[in-house]
Amino acid sequence: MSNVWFTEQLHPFLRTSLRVERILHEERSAYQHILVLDTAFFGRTLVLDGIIQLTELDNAGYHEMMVHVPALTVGAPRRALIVGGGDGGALAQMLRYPSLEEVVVCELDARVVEVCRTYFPTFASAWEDPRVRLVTRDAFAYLEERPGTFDVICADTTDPIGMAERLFSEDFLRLVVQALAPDGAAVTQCEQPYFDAALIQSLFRAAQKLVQHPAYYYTFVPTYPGGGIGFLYLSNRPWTEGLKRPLPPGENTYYNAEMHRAAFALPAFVQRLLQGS
Ligand code: SPD
Repeated sequence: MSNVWFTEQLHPFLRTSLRVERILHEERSAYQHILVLDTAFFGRTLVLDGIIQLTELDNAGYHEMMVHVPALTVGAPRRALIVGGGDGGALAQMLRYPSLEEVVVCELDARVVEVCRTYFPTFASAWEDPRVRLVTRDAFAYLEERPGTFDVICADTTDPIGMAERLFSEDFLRLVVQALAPDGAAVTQCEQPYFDAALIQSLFRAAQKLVQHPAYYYTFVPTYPGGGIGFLYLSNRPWTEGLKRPLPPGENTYYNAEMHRAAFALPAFVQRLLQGS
């Protein structure tokens, strides 16, 4: 076994290391450093600007929970938007809904799409689906032009660093909500309660002004700092509506109705954080 390690340090007080078998790809695109690794146990791993985005082993906890919670709330979504998500993981889950007529992926960095199509074969076929449209544009401008358009929106973003920082703002949430169809549901990547309490509180406060049923939920992803990540749910329909619906065709690795319900059960300190919003 190799003794080469990749180490991520997103927060100043915690590091995550994966044992590297091979570097498969490395480049600097116009926007960021892109690295694809073969890692022991976790398999192929995408790293952007030094931060782990997904591994083959544990990405289902992220992608299935990001997509199925809002999509099942809507039931039979026809139009969906993924902001970011150039790796194709969320896209592959979204395409499982037979009702879908169009999925737009608004990803600024076309190189992420091209690299992931090469190195993540499980997601690559998603891009061949005729319902998919890739838009390589800034999400703010794209959302502004599309009020009331999408049944489901997933903001599958990197962390709030550099160019992604403004995707964690009230302005961005407002644009997302404006782009939703009246009965639609959106989810945004919303970080880790231990490390990002102030950010989560301020985004939840903003969400309360924008929709009737904002909520925060959490999923396990061992290779993310703290072992998991949260999502902000934005809709005028409560998330519980999704529990009543049949699952789309295909096999889940992580999602089931029990995990859907359990994900919204929050520790006392997180409840206080949100109630203080
Ligand atoms: N700290 C890592 C957060 C990564 C969130 N984005 C993941 C993108 C996977 N499609």
